[in-house]
Amino acid sequence: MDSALSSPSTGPGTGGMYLDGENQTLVKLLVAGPFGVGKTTLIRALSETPPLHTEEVMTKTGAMVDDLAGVRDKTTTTVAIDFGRLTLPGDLVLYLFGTPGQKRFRPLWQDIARGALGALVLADTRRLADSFEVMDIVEEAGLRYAVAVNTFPDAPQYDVDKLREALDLHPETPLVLCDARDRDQSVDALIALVHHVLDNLPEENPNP
Ligand SMILES: Nc1nc2c(ncn2[C@@H]2O[C@H](COP(=O)(O)OP(=O)(O)OP(=O)(O)O)[C@@H](O)[C@H]2O)c(=O)[nH]1
Ligand SMILES: [Mg+2]
Repeated sequence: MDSALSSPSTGPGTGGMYLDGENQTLVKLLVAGPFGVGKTTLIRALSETPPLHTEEVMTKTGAMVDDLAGVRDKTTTTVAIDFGRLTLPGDLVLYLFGTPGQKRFRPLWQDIARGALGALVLADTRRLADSFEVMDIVEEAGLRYAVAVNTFPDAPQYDVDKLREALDLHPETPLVLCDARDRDQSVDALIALVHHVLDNLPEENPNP
């Protein structure tokens, strides 16, 4: 892995970095995944600006549509988007948009995906199949993606090969394990995605 991307230059509360607009490369990425998989947690863990959240307390009515299996202690859900920012060495500024996982938010995707270069799809080994639909939507949107398995302590653990097989991943698609609450692990997951995206950028037409 390119050492220039091995660690972020700033952390939360360190004052952050400000856009001078000159030398920075801005990259829009999505953090996607099913209900309660840890999207908000991951963006909160690594954003260098106070992350924007649109979190709402879940109601009994919502419990009829949001499947609480495996996420029993959850009391809030993201109703629109999460937003955070992370600057990597090399003046690469990542703009992170957490996208709602519930099927009923699918119509939002066209807008959220506009201008995005890739997506980090979160998965939970207790509910791997829930990530399939998200991977489908991401592929439909024409985005490259990496999968980050959020390692909840009470979830079964599998080795990476087994997980790749279960998720039916393309050999080039990165798969990483991370605890979404851990900043370093979450940053590493995003770096894997950034490498994948940058390594596969369409070649510029030399004779436009
Ligand atoms: N133990 C553990 N708990 C986690 C981890 N990641 C998230 N959680 C908890 O799991 C719950 C769900 O996390 P969220 O970040 O709200 O999930 P989300 O994907 O944003 O959920 P929605 O926006 O409702 O789709 C929260 O109570 C988190 O504290 C993890 O890695 N380990
Ligand atoms: Mg959320």
